Amino acid sequence: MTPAGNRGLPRVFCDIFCNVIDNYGDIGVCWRLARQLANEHGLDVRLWVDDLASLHSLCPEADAQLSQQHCRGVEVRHWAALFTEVTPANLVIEAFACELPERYVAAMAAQEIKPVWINLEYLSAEDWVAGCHKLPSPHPNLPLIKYFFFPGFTPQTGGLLLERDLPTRRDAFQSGGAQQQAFWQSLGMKMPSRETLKVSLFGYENTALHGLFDAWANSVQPVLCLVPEGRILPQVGQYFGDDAPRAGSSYERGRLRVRVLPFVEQERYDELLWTCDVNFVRGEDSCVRAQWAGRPFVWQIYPQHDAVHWQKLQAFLKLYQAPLGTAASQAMQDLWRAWNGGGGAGNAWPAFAAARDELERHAQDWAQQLAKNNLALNLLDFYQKIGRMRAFEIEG
Ligand code: TRH
Repeated sequence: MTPAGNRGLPRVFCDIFCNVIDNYGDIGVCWRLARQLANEHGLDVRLWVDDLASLHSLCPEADAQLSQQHCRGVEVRHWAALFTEVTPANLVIEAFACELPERYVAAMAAQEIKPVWINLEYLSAEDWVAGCHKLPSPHPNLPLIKYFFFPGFTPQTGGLLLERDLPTRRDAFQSGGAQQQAFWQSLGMKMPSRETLKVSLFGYENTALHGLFDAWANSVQPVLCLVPEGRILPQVGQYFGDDAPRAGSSYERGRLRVRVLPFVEQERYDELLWTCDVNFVRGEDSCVRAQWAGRPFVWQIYPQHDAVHWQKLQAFLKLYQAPLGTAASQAMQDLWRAWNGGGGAGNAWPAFAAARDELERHAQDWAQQLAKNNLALNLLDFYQKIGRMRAFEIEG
């Protein structure tokens, strides 16, 4: 049987293992990849996740109580501490170096044709990534090889997750008044006036927030800021003297209007990014989605020990700002550094706002450029290459 869409591959079974550390990034990436491999490429995908509640936030129809279920073309399994014996898939994806169950690894080693075992790594724009992408890592005592697969921004890396129809859907949404109208209606809001600057704000706790709110409250242009529920919410409430901000809360000060939104499923979050003029995003997956939106964005990087995340931020900035003119580049770097540095975002805002047209043109070119390097396609090409090598070894 040849599943539709997977370019002539025989039936491919794929297991994706996801250990949720915190937040939504781990499951966000795994869920997106699982759906894409199943629905666009016809693979039989089983997603093993140890925290079903976080999947439920991204996909409300996933039942956090079920150990096994089917959702949007993907078989979802609860990855419990006691791992049941299963036949390993042909393609095994361990996300972000989560450790696979011992039983499962032993079963992989017992297969005549060993599965293609991938460690899908975190996204980084650092130079070393290209040199490590696809490197093999032999198991210390079993006849198994794991390969590192690095997403990234250059052709030498594994690229980024991008659904086949996303550019078309995004363009239709961004140029279609009716779709946008429906989006605002679904939020229970009127479509904002043309002169209003629409900003989405998804972030971690951030002491730079109040300064930025001050700048927006005092700006000439009216600002509508949409804040999805999450870790930054208490600081939003604090600014307006509300100690219990929640989805549906709205506030006003000067030219600034803030509305708290419920956390919505992944597809609807894209629409929020597409409709806004500027997007504040965090972590990994929302940052990539903001890039596909083709709008100026501000990235709050996931903070790590010993401030190693600054190197990651710097590496991305270096790559991203390269084609920009001096003023726009400086404005962008100043705001990003202030936003990640815990202060000064209000001072950095006016220059960023003034550079918005250039930043938007650049964001669109950037998205078009990046779309040429598709992670799912790269992963399947790699799978086929390794699979052919294995079959050849066995046939002698
Ligand atoms: O949630 P995050 O902070 O995840 C982080 C990072 O991935 C980080 O690299 C990782 O180490 C850490 O988790 C453990 O941010 P991220 O990556 O943007 O993931 C958020 C996901 O939530 C993303 O898939 C988009 C999705 N989302 C929705 O589906 N609905 C929403 O309303 C919002 C705001 C987000």
